[in-house]
Amino acid sequence: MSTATAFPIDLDAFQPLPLDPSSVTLTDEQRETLEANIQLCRDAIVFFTAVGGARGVGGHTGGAYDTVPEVMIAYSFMLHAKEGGQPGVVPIFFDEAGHRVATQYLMAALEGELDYERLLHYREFDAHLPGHPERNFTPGVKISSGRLGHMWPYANGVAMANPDSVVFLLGSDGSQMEGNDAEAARLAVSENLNIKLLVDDNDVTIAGHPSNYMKGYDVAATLQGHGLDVNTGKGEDLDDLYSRMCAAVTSEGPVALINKRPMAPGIEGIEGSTHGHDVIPTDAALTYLKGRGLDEAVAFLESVEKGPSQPKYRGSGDMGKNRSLFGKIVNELLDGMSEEDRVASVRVFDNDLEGSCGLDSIRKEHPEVFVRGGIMERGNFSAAAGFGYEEGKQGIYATFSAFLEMIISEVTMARMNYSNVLCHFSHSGCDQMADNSCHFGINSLFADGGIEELDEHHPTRLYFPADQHQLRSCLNKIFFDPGLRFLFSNRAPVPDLLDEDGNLIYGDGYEFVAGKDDVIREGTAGYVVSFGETVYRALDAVIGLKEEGLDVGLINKSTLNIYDEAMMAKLAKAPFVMVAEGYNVKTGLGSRFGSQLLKRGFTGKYDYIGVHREGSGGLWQQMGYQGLDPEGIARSVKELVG
Ligand SMILES: Cc1ncc(C[n+]2csc(CCOP(=O)(O)OP(=O)(O)O)c2C)c(N)n1
Repeated sequence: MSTATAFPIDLDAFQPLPLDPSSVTLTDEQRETLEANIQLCRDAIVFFTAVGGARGVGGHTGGAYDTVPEVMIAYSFMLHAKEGGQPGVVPIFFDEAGHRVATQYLMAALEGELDYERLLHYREFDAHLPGHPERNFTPGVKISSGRLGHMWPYANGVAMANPDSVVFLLGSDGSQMEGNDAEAARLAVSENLNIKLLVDDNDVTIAGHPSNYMKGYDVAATLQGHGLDVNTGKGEDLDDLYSRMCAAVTSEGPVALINKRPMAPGIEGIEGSTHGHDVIPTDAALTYLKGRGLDEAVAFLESVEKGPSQPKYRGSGDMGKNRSLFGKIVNELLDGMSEEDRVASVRVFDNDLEGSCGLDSIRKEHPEVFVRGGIMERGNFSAAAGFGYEEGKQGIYATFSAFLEMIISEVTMARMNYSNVLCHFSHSGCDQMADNSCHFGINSLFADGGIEELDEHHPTRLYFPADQHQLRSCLNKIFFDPGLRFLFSNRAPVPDLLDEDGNLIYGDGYEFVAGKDDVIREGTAGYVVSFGETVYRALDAVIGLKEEGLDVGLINKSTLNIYDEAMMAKLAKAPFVMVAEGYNVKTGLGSRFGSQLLKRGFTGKYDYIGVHREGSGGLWQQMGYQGLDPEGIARSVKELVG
């Protein structure tokens, strides 16, 4: 974390403004104060999220910026309640779109729980300001959020536990696509919960404008259909927003205020565009801050340097970005089919993450098989599985590995229906996950929960190639296989694995064989077993250990759920085996591999390392924080060897 400097926007200018919602009209003075607070907060959000962007740790600007007016009014009601005014209000900004975490950090700072200067370290490694809010992790942050569709149902329970108070839920048109929200709406209505939704209906999600890609989707009509009291208005009309919020708060039961506005109103260059969803580009932020006359903030932003980049590792070559490559390789395979065949036998389901999972290239090259599914992981997975109901047809499905946890039940039913699905789960593990713990994809072996006998009839396979060449060969090999195929990749690029002579291990002539483990380095002292982004780090560790005289070998286990009997026989004779992985130590490969070795007569020493700590923010540093960088892996090997 870089050293503290004073926050260059005067946050002390913020004026706490308790407002009594029984007065539905703002006085001129109240309006002036409210407007000044809104402007100040929007300036601060643009500034410190842009600092994160300039440092290379990313972030989100538009969503938090959008919702400032309703956050400010809700805060005024909270202050009024705190002074004993009615109605009571739970003083927490439940936000179902956790990427708008800038709101949480800013409010924590304004409430005096977080030094203003800390905001300059948004999303930095070890700064405790990760990409999504985590309760008890950042001072003043009272909720954990980040998986869309998970917060409204939760806030319903909070409303039940606080029957005398209003609960605010910041909503978004993206979150509202999740099926969970439909369930939450029904419960809120049937139990007449005193929950007030403030939905930022900006018609922007990651992959586009819902009004374009999700025809028929209408947040207000949907919620009305569930029986909510719904009121639609313009989010940027402050007097109107205020009186609508007063009416919502002073009436009993659930109310949804749908606040229409373009994404990032007033920010030149990103207003109304999907680019507003992510972190604001530095030049757009500079234009904005200059326009606001915030010279110190401009000077600070201009001085920000990119964070340290990842070190180079021994045994590693050129970098490949497997998550993007996925779409390109699928395109090549689709190119090899007639259009008629493609349309009849393949359907590709996006979950609004498109480019992040490499699906953008498929949409561009093969729109005829592409479904822009919106943010509906469970339903889209089942649709992909249903498309692959018949032999010779398959659904292709992609999202982040973290959200694999959401679809386990759907996977079970797909398996029992003998479906054919190729699933690409990108952003596995914790590498480069500034989004932090809620976005860690570490429980992926849950996908292997089928009953053994059923698996024999209809396979479930989990593959995690270690570099771009292995991915290419793997995908070509498994594309037309029946069953459920889970293919994992990382957010971070991975380098090519090299042999002792500096040649590609998975270069020309390599052919992927499902279920076969590969020796990356031979060793007499024992073996590290690894996969994915951990292999090249383990390779560096193994090279170093050999140099120190400990002849450790390395195995790449790219098929996660088949035991390669030849390799298991070899490992069963080894003096030690240590699994090093980017998955959860509680549920990962290491938690089962030792039993498999024992079954095969292993008498050596065994250990396994993986993700075991709450995330630390930042990028590649996440791996070292978990003890999964070369130093950490080498240390664990030495501890095991004794
Ligand atoms: C369950 C889940 N699926 C997908 C994502 C990835 N994701 C983060 S934000 C986002 C789009 C959100 O759109 P919206 O909530 O309307 O936010 P805005 O664009 O207005 O900031 C997606 C798909 C996620 N965080 N959680």
